[in-house]
Amino acid sequence: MTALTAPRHDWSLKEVEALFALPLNDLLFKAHSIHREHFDPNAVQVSTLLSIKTGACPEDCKYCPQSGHYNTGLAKEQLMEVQKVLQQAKAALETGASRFCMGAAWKSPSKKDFPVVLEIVKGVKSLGLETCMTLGMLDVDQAKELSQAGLDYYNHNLDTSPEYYDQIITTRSYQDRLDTLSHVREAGMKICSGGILGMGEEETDRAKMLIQLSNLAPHPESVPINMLVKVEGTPLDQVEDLDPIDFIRTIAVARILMPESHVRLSAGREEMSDEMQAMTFFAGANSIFYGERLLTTANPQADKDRQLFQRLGIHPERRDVPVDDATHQAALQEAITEQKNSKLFYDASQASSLSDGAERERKPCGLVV
Ligand code: SAM
Ligand code: DTB
Ligand code: SF4
Repeated sequence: MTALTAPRHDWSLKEVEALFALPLNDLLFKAHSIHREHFDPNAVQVSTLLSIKTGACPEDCKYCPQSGHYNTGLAKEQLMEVQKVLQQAKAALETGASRFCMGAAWKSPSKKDFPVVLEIVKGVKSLGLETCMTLGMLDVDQAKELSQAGLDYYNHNLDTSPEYYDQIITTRSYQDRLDTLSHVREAGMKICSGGILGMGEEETDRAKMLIQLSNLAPHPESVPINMLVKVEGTPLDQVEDLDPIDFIRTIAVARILMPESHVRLSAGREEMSDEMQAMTFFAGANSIFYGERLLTTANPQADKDRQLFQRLGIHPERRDVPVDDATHQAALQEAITEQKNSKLFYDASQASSLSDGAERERKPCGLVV
């Protein structure tokens, strides 16, 4: 048996630029071969995303509809109540999501809100879902408390290269981000960290960002690669479209650099054709956000994703939690019953805060096979 491609933490810029420069077929072949060594090539991990605190963020990230520095017409919402979050988590459970990711538009969690956040983590965890949060910067103590409450993953993106970073964000530094990631590791949680493509950066910035991520030892378990969702009112609203082939190349290079990580095809799928998504799965993407909303912007209709999975012969990756776990089964049953009994299960106020104005019925729609 041949040895598995081992993770490395010493990629040079020259090596990574050479990967980007390969003919596409050679790059895809290399990435897909590595992908098959480590993963079932037809399994895709499925996460569901919920914004638990929306808008009015003090940071100035130029891509973000939730920054208080720009007028995007987004309806602001305070931190959700624990029970409301748990309702949504149960709905996610029924659709077959294995991980429930919660995002808050904060610079960092406040003393007042933090106990509520910990309650949310405990509640979601007790349903048998993997838990993930993205709340901005964390100090060591906050990271430890989250970990003790049962948080599995913390999402904090590097977003771009250190060199391009200042063009995008001025209110927190690259080093702040690296510090948060190191606190997350120290607390024993898994890291979810990636970036955004299509913000006007050069290919070399994409290479440098991937090198930064692959310098983390161990590699982030989850690497979300977002394609910029252009939101009116943000400074990046008019930036030039990214060539889809460049997006696919970046996914392939991420797969080669971080062979054991889940690479998530993250924001931007609404703008991608089925064929483009199929190519990203071949290139090594093996995780998506499922459900018709990301945090504040639209994601593909659940039905559309179900059809895509069927057409491609892809199945959702199994949950890590034991399927015969009594609490999990009870929560699942309860979620199914609630869903059947209530058309209003999804909070209508949330649907109306979609920043693209799309008001969709958020019906449960399982990927469970
Ligand atoms: N406030 C927290 C933070 O930034 O750490 C958590 C929420 S923030 C919205 C999570 C990530 O979403 C950002 O780091 C960024 O990578 C991504 N994101 C935000 N707006 C986006 C957009 N318009 N297009 C693509 N990705 C976006
Ligand atoms: C990540 O890298 N992408 C997700 C998740 N982590 C939290 C967020 C995407 C947000 C896209 C814009 C929005 O919906 O507000
Ligand atoms: Fe705030 Fe996060 Fe948006 Fe930046 S990306 S403005 S920190 S919500």
